[in-house]
Amino acid sequence: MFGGRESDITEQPWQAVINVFQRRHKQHFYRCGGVLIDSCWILTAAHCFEENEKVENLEVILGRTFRKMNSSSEQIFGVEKYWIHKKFESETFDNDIALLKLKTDIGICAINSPEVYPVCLPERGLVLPDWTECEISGYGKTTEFSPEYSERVKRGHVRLWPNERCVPDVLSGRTVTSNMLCAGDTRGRDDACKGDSGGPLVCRNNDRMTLMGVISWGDGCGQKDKPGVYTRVTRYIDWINGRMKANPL
Ligand code: 4AZ
Repeated sequence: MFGGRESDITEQPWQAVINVFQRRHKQHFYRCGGVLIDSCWILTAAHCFEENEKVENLEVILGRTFRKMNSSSEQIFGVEKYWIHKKFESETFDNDIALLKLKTDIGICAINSPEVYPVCLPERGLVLPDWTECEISGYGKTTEFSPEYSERVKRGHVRLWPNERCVPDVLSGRTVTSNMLCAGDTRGRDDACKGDSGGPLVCRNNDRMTLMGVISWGDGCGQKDKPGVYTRVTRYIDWINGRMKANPL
């Protein structure tokens, strides 16, 4: 994350780390953020996965403030199955959303704690006012060209941009679709950056922290008057619930 501040996982207990095992190096490497939406379900970005990504190589870690440091609060899972949205477009990042089902022997996966807790999904029709203040979080890079991802989870504040201003003009001409939403810091300080992808944009709604966006893309990080672009979660409520209901526990 560009800007923001170092945080504690209890401030965003739905934040997940998604790692991928690399056979060549015999170890896991950090790939993306993710969001816990139910005991056994993680939402993330479709572009986090390579073609033919093997499910056996995926690892999800919940409850860690420090990305690579073991913690007594962590919960680590393998992935049973994952779904990349069939209409994901790798050119434009339209429909940049994926669902992961965590592996379990006992029917429940993540156990709620101060460090591990699912975020609420919005209702299908929820539209929040322009410039609503929301939060983003992740272990992504501090600047676009940092060599390393952040060691510690960070949290930042961004506001929801009006749709009329979420257009190619402000994003170096790149396509923006109605499945995306823009959010940025009006002070020009906080923004998602490389490696934050797949992580949450959450906004308070009726006193619940509600997942409005999945971190997706942007033109660099923290550039003046350029918003970050997020997958618009309200467009995928039926897609998410359909998959969860068809694949119980
Ligand atoms: C990325 O590459 C990325 N400033 C994610 C978000 C933003 C930029 C880049 C938004 O994952």
